[in-house]
Amino acid sequence: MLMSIKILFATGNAHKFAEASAMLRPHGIGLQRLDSKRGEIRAEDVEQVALASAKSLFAEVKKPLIVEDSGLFIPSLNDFPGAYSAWVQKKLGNKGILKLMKNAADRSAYFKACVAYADKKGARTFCGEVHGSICESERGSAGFGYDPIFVPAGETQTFAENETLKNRISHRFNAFTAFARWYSNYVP
Ligand code: ITT
Repeated sequence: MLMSIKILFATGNAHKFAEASAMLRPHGIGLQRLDSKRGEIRAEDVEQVALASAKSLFAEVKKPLIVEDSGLFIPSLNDFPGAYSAWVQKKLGNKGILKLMKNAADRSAYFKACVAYADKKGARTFCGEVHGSICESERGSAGFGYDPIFVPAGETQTFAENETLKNRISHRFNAFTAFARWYSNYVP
């Protein structure tokens, strides 16, 4: 497919970039990576973080761009690690989360991703979620981050054991698909 549109995607995470690119390709939207470590604001809401980052980065770059902020939310841990997921993954890792969940009766969890798109006309967000649970031990080697401990609802495999399934139902798929649907009728 001829991809005439190229939008910058500012992310330091190569996995996010690869997943999002594959998700937008069928819509004829191409992404170009801007490997900039953007100054993220500190907030508990991934939508707010994505929106603020996209706006401040657009003021600098002045080209249409996307920022995506995401996280894993565990209700029995008061939605921890949420918007701090990247930091917690680095500090505690999946083993640390499994330890915190040791005696939890409620193992439900969900991923949320918010895509913020900014251009000269302004900025808007598109969010997606996927619900499931935290399993008892790490399983699988595909994907990244919390994939080895997350099992989507109605399934038995973790996201790290079934990448195809992940990319069909993930929070990122839902957010980028909502963006693509809107963008296909948008006149920049
Ligand atoms: P950028 O901010 O540079 O885009 P990042 O990895 O720091 O990259 P976030 O601040 O949005 O991104 O943090 C999201 C974290 O949430 C990510 O690092 C993972 O730990 C976790 N996460 C998000 N999506 C995930 C997914 O699909 N699978 C597993 N973990 C995910």
